[in-house]
Amino acid sequence: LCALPAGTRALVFWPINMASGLFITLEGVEGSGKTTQAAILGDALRKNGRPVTVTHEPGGTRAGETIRAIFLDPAVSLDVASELLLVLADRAQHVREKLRPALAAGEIVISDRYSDSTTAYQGYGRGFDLKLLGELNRLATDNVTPDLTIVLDLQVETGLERTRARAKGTGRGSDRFEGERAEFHRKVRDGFLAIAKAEPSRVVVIDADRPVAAVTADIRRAVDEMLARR
Ligand code: Z5A
Repeated sequence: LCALPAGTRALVFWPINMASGLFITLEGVEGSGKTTQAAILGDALRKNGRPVTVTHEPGGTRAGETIRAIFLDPAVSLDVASELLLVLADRAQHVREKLRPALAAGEIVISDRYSDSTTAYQGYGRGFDLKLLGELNRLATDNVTPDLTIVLDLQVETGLERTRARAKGTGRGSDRFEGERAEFHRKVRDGFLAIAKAEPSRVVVIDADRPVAAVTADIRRAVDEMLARR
């Protein structure tokens, strides 16, 4: 840095999405409505004339979808460290191949799950050391951090009932996490609430145990407030 011309320092440390696009993440326990709300929010923002990318983790890239298949397959045995490193590999690719280019192009990027899911599931849920997990997460995200994170909060039993009802309708089998005990999902929920408490300026918690339209209205308010601040 010392060898760089005067004035370059500010550019080097300028976070990518502050200089260009907007990054919104949706987080929460299973069945909390993230996918439903990500699609609704994306459509609403597009109607306002903003370029929008709606994406998800794990997945979101070709490599990521391959990782996702292993990550979620209950027949594949995974150690906690392997589970963590797999989802971080997915994120590293997602950031570099999709998120960063879209943000650099000035888009609004909405991701259905991101780094807080790793803290909640592998940290609070599985018990992986939170400090080391934070460092590894930083490696994967490469400083691409959300401008706004919405945690859709509801009792884990309600979320699991929703996904079981959906599974019955579609014939879809349980994945690695759907097969976990309610106690695991409660730890994950507590994790999301702890993250929100620690970072109130980034994370907004919304009661997801209400009709879709009521949840949508609260998300829209949070997004509009964030846009007004910028
Ligand atoms: N995971 C991890 O461990 N670590 C990580 O770092 C990351 C992920 C990134 C991904 O599974 C799993 O990976 C996830 C955590 C782990 N597993 N768990 N648990 P996924 O992508 O397959 O699934 P998910 O992210 O958990 O999403 P989901 O089960 O599809 O739920 P959702 O997206 O939150 O909800 P939805 O799909 O919008 O809605 C679920 C059902 O409820 C559906 O039938 C809707 O029509 C219905 N719904 C939605 N909103 C409502 C309301 N308001 N009322 C009533 N019914 C509703």
